[in-house]
Amino acid sequence: MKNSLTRRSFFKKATGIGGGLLSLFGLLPSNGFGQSGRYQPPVVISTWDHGLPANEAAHKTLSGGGTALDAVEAGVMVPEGDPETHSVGYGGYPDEEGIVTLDACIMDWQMRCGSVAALQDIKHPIKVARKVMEITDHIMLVGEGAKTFALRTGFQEENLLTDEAREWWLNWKRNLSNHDDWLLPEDTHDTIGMLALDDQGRVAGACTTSGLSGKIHGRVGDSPIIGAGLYVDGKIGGATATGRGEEVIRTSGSHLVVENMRHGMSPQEACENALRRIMQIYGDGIQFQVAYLALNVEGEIGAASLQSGFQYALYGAGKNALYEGSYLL
Ligand code: SD4
Repeated sequence: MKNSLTRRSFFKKATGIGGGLLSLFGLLPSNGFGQSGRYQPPVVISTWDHGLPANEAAHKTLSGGGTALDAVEAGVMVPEGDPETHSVGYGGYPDEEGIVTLDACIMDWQMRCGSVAALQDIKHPIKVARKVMEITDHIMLVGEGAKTFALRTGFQEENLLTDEAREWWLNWKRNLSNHDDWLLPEDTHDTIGMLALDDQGRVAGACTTSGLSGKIHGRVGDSPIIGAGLYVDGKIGGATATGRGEEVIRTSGSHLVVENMRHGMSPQEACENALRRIMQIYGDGIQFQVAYLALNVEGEIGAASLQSGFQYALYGAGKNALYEGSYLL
């Protein structure tokens, strides 16, 4: 399978440490390669540094009596609404045509799920995904149909392309050459995936993104696909993914992580095993990032990525802090 950098620059958030604690005050002993932490509920875990304010919102919802489902929705709405976050919601970098298209899904402990893909002009796709889950007997709506559904159910149409994101797009277009191909759009792997376990032992998850910047118009990644970007089983736990969505879809990543836990792996082992599935496809020389987070119903967490630099935010034991997951390459 072709895996070379032939088009746009590879973006990698190296932090220079080998997996572990990023905050001096954090509690997580996840300095990589098989260790995991276990926390009394409520627990909230989410991808990347924008997970910190997102976790705060989720935890506040739980403290106010909200369920794990309410918490993950409220949590991921924070980066969705933040124009400074260029990989999720409003302010997200656009596709090749300069259009912001959003993917999101949500799932709870009762196997209820909802999803939207390639949604335009609606700021909070996660709320639309929850609506799909709650008021229809469908799971996934896409494109124009998803937007029509959103407008009919009370969402407002809004321009999601900020001046900053447009500037990025113009600059990116300027730098494309005739020799570029379609293999690798810019790898801006900052989707937010969030998992929460409430104090009644209920687990839920949400995943939302503007996808790979500069993607072909119409491209859908893993994030809105139940079983790929997110999966939850109320008896086992949940998993969510970030990074190159094509590889997550190819391996049914989040479902694989949850099934691994069902068969006895710890969340950490389950994440690492799912990443190895990708490594088996490519052999040496992987130049993209994929990362998984997992949380089981016991409050144990796992976090692992292919490359270094994967950060996640954990709200556990009363603290919200940023960590780096273990990495395999
Ligand atoms: C996708 N997984 O659309 C997303 C991209 C991303 O962090 O940024 N993930 O493939």
